[in-house]
Amino acid sequence: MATNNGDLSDDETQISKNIAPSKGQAKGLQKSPTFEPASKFESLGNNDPQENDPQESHNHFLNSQIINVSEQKQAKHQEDFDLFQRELGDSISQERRLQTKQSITQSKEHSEVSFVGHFELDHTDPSSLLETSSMVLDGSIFSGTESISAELGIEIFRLMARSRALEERTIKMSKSGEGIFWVGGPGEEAFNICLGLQVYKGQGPTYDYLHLHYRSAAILLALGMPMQDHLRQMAMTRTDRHSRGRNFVGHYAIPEWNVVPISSVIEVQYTMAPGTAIMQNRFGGNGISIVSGGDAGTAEGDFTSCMVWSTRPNNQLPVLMLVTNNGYGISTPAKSQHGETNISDRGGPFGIVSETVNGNDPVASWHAIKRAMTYVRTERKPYLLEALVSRLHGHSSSSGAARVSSEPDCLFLFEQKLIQAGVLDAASADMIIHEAYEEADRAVEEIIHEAAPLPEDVEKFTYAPSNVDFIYPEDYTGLPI
Ligand SMILES: Cc1ncc(C[n+]2csc(CCOP(=O)(O)OP(=O)(O)O)c2C)c(N)n1
Repeated sequence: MATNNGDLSDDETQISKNIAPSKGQAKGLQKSPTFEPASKFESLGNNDPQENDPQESHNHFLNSQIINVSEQKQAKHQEDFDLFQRELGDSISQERRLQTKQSITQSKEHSEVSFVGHFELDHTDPSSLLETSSMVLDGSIFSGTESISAELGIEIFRLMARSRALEERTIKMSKSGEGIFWVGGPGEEAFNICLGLQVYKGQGPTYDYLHLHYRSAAILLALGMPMQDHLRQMAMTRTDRHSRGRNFVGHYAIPEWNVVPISSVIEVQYTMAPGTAIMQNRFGGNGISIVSGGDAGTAEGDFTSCMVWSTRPNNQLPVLMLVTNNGYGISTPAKSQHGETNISDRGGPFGIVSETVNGNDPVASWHAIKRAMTYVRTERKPYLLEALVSRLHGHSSSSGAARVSSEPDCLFLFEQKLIQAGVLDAASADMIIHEAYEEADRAVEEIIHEAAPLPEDVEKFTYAPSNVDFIYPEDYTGLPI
């Protein structure tokens, strides 16, 4: 991942590196002649090759090679994936555990209220680690019958606070002239943090692909993106790793984490997700394609295309379709446009398992996402999850981005829940929030004077290098040769 220290030459090198296929990808590309024709895959296991037909026996040979490679890969993937699941069961990585423990220790020092809950997990028992998120611990946080551990709850709260602080600092930039246009996701933190924490993160088909929209800062923060990477795009600096200062804020592109470039054109991501999912099915493993967008966008044909492509008989795809329903498309209320009760009801006619969850509730969201992901990973079929979320600062800076007081605030609600559960006291919660706002301020100071884009950069790095474009081989600009 780019260090983003503001050193342009390093950054340039990094961008070139990002464009070059990774080892794993390069291998995939080399195999593309055998991977491409879908018919070969569709025929796998169905028919014996016609012995007298040289084309058929050649196909059979290729298929057997694919199966061998695929089995070996699958074993390796399973190993990697099991490791990931153990880490997830642990709720958070070692580094995060440390940070959370520091927060807890500082909070303890800060106030007399002690924390309830068992923070040490039995690392010798993988099954207990796998089930950590649903273990019922003293002092755990409940929503109905579902619960998460105190440790995970505090981690989610801390990330939600960081995301809110980042969004609000970014809105300030749009008003102070440090940036121009703001769009983002304050009000979606509860759902998006829970999503980001459960993504199987990495590069290539083994891992999850993310086809996101422009309100995804919380997902990226939960994945580990530094605040600076978001702010450079807002400030349109040349050091912006996503677009070199040439796109709106929140339009991320991170090859190392399979974050597909985010488009301002709404809903196109829903037609792209089946593409990566087809490739993941052919490749094998547990990776899934996650796609998210707003409620209004579901009126576009792309949303239906995604459902059609993900449910073809014998060709179902591991696509996790997410809709964050904030109740509006810019200024048009969803209620005036949707005849169906829930957007998730749209999955029914396609046989897609669907659910609507309160996206302002991290406990419910954590479990709904976990259910959905487990289903898509294991069944290799689509799932439609709709999250009801708030829009706390309107559509974008174009509508003023003022705080809307009538919308429920997931950060405030979760803070209250943690306090009531005896997991956190008010002073400790304040401290976590205060630290988040300080971090956002420091990050802006760090990046704000970095270089602006140059006119000669405008066409650079528009396309990834490709060895498959025989028609327009010269069509790429600024590529490292
Ligand atoms: C294809 C297309 N049509 C129209 C627009 C203009 N537009 C930008 S955002 C938006 C509203 C999207 O609403 P929704 O899908 O509910 O997502 P939200 O912004 O509320 O998260 C529209 C219509 C666009 N960007 N792309």
